[in-house]
Amino acid sequence: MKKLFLLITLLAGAVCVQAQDSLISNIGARKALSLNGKWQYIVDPYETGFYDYRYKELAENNGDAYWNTDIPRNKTEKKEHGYNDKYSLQVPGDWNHQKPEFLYYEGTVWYKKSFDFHAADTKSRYYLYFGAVNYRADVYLNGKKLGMHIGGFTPFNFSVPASLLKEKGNFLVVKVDNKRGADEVPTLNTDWWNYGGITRDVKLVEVPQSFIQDYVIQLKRAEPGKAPLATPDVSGWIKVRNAKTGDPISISIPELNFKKQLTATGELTELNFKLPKLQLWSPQTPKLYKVMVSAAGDEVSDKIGFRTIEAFGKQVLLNGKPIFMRGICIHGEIPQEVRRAVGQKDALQLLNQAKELGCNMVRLAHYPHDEAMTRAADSLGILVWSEIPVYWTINFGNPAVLAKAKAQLQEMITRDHNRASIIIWSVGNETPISQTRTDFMHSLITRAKEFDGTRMVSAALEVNYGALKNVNVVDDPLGEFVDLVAFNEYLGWYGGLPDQCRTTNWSTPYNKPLFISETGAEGKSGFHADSLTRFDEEFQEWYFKEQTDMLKRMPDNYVGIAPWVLNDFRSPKRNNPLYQEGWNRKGMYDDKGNKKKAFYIMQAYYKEMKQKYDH
Ligand code: GCB
Repeated sequence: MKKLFLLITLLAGAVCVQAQDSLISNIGARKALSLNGKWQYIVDPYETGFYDYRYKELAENNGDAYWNTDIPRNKTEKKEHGYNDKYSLQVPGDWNHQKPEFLYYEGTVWYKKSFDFHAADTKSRYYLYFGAVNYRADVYLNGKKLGMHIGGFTPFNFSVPASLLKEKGNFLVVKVDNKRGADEVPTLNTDWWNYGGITRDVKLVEVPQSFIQDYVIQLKRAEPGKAPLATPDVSGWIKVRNAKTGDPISISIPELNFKKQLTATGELTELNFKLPKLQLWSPQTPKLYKVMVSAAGDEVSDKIGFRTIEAFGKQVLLNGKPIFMRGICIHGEIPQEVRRAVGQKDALQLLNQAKELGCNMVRLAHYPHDEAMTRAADSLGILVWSEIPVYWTINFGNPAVLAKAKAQLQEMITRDHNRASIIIWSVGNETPISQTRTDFMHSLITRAKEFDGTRMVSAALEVNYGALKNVNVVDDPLGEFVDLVAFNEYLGWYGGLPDQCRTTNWSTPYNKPLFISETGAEGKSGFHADSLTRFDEEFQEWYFKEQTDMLKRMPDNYVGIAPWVLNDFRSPKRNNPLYQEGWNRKGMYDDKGNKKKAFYIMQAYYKEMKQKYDH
């Protein structure tokens, strides 16, 4: 992927931005040919379609390469690869759930799609867009390589020369490789299933020569601790590919009778203007406005909510008012069908489960979820923590790993920086303390703030257990750099029993809001015994009773909690043959969507918190 960045620093309390050269945001608003549906595939664990017998990458025009046609020119020609309907997979979708033989597969699969294409406008530009491919994608069209992308949960697009597109029988091939690697993000070890494949939408997008690539239209941060003004300020920018200084730009919000006209200052133009009085976005009033952006003859429409968010002293302020986050962690998985979640229906299923628990917030663990998820959170009024998969023991000393993490951070932020629901960018989870780690994470935090100065940045930290008598302290040096001090704790599940909660207190030396980003215990749905029996529902219920009692003694900077986890989820690390069988059983709901006893404990706690905080 191209690594050409434009560094723009915008002024006066506004947004500092590094705009990515190539990613097009708000892709749903674009004219596109969907390439979803049935794709043919070849499983290639030895990567025979990519390397020759000396393990050197095949030349682009080599007929043995799997990106080249599989049709012999005549009967004497030998072809050892071929795409056939007998072997087909649905896109979007992970391969693991589609065929029994793919359940544990990690390696290369070649995907092929043929399509016809009629150019409506000969002056258009084209991009092939992928919502996500796990993990590495090498993309070829009609035998030509368009590019390579690394990172399993973020979107990317490659420019397609119009001259490459044919009216009939375009031959699109994607080599997908989900092998885990020590120097990858995530690394070898995770507590979730490594679903492979083209897991999100694929489309051929058509835009004019000069087009709106990306924009940020967000409320400017108010004065620290203050609500936005009655006529709030917008700050942001718009990036118009091939724009010339002086080209007209306009932003309009029909419902507010608002139209702002500006002129481009080149490809990148700063936006600073006042909006009329409006309804601010919040979980109680998730108001979204239709926003029309036009520039250089191109136009896109978006739905944007306007709000401010900040960590202020010991509190988190939404639109200037303190909030309490009633959260839940969610994996991007539909357990009923044992597959990756994709699209709006799945997003609504997961978010409505969270709503039933009484949540106003979700932590999307441990990687960026489908765009449908953050869009649905915008409409439902659910606050979002969005995270990159810098998980556990990444190879922090390797600059190439840092570059991969930064690329994913940038893609996550670029895709979603207009989503009102997202209030926290998280740069990782449970990373082990060392100077090298802290430098790595600090550099991600700095980068996140450069990309987006309007949201909080955090990471799920670990705890210094027993640092003081009966007090566990969150004193990870990263606490200095995050806006929200968030920590994961499993008191009574990993080590000891839940009654430890009765004598445990929590603190942090940082004068910042404190958030519990995980806590949980396993409980196998339908397994009933007494509360001392591990893996039964009663143990999990007891765990949450003790935890919620303990929460009454949290320090005054406690601003919320996101227990681990909404649903039971697949994990190859969970091998108890009676209770787990490849599932992490810490869900509030089981893998069929049934509520466990612990669900009702958290639900009651959230009811109480909702009344207490009156939101
Ligand atoms: C954690 C991790 C999460 C695991 C969970 C567990 O601390 O952040 O990814 O799945 O604990 O169940 O152990």
